[in-house]
Amino acid sequence: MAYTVGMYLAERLAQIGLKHHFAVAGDYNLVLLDQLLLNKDMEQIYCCNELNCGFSAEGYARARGVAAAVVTFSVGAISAMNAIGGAYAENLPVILISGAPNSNDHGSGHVLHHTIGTTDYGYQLEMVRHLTCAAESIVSAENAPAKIDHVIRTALRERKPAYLEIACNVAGAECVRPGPVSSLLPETPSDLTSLQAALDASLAWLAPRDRVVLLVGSKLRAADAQAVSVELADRMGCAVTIMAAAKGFFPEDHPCYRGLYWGEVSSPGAQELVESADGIICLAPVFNDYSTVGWNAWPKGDNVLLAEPDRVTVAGRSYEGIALRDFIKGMTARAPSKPATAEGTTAPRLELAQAKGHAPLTNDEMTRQIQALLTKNTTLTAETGDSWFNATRMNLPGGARVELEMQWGHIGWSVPSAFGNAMGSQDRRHILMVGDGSFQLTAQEVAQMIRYELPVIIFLVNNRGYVIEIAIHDGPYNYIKNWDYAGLIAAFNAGEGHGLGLHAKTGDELQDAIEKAVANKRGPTLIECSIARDDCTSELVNWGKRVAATNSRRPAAD
Ligand code: TPU
Repeated sequence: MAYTVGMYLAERLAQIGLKHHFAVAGDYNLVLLDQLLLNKDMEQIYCCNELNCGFSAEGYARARGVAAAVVTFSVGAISAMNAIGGAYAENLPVILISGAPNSNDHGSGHVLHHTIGTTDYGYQLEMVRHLTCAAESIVSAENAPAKIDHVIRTALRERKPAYLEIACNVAGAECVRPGPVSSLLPETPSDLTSLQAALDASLAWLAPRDRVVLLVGSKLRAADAQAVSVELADRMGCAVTIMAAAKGFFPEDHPCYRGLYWGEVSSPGAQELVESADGIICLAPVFNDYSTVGWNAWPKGDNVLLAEPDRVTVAGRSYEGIALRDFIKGMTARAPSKPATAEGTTAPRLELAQAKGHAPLTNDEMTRQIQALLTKNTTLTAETGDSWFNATRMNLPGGARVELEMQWGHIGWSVPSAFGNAMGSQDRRHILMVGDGSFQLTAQEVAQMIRYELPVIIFLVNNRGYVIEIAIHDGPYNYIKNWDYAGLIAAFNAGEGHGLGLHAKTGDELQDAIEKAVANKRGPTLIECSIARDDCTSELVNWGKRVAATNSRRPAAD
């Protein structure tokens, strides 16, 4: 059988480890989808819409390191771009593949459907360039292999999304077969001169300091530096704190772990520890308005060593071209070895008292019960809103993972992302915490969890509104139409699925619902947890006040 452009792409995607790709059909991508289906190492997974398709792939990339989403031109791809922006912000290599006009129509002056009605079909490529690290349009089979390989290689190297569009008549055109994949998976070597200089400077900076803290940031996973950072902590024996978006990126059962640093909404003791340290080693942090609590918790100055994915800044100098892993390994080899945590504090533990079983359900009781479900095999996806604060205050067993989207912060992200993550790591228990407001954006993707029989346990927090926005700035726009969320599941099952929808208004009802959810292995269980609107974490309220103050700064005078 002749090999085609679509088959080339499919083989490359399978070679880089994809067992699935996500898709929504449209006439510009139908031939491409047929070609992808011919590859038996990969399954095609369908989504309800292209935004969800992009976020499903984003979640899959969280589980497996890379993912692909296939959509149709403009009406599909422009919706997917929002999720691609999210993948860029969150450092996830998602390859967006769009069907495109027939190669004969480019430059022909023809007006085509699904376009903005002009005759230049380059606008989609121009738009997506801003959201990807590589973007290519394929209008001939001859240069398809080079363009496909360039896009995949760049996405994997940069840990960012990339884009391919394939003219609908070229997807099935004859093409060569791919060779071995090794050239697409380059190890980026550090510049050794720069690395040695950075290590010398860092060790000199470290020598006089005796209250050093490691601060773990959210780019650590993309930098493939999680395991080596544990070895560094073992060696240095110093306290380790994490940033909120890096929840789960350092094992909380490690003897050096000292909790979450998030300015005044830190876990107990962590703010004092970090702010009184004489050395803060920041590993792959993202300091933005949210993570610094409105620019109030931003470690800076001579006491800070900033180790980013490709550069180190210490003692007034910046050293470029250094892979974070190599820097951390070098520090582990050369830093003085000390016993774990001489500073005498212990890791904070969230201990919530069990509420009376018949009492109305509270946020704390819900959090207590969800925390009790976590094991080393759990992936907990937590949506924007108080779910952020509930997830980040929980104690995690070693091995448990938390997924947050704190840089992009698109409400509704979590439902398709948890779907994609569950598809990509079916050996793990998947738990999703999502507020009612967020759920309303992407609710229909629960139907795909039913279709593919993924036993995701969804805690739908029904507090009748956008409580995080109420904390930041209140107004009539923060109050939403109530839905029968648990009741949706019967509609999605449509008599042929195993989804379960349950209500919990008390602690006892929640306990009972969780037992049913754990027993339901052939589909998702959505537990609608009703709590009072003003029942939220104090962290949300305090953080919200700070962010509101930052947002409402007056314009600077000329
Ligand atoms: O816990 P809670 O009640 O705050 O969660 P819920 O109900 O999911 O409310 C989230 C409210 C919210 C909004 C409306 N959080 N951020 N936003 C702003 C926003 C609007 N549109 C998108 C796509 N993303 C956003 N973050």
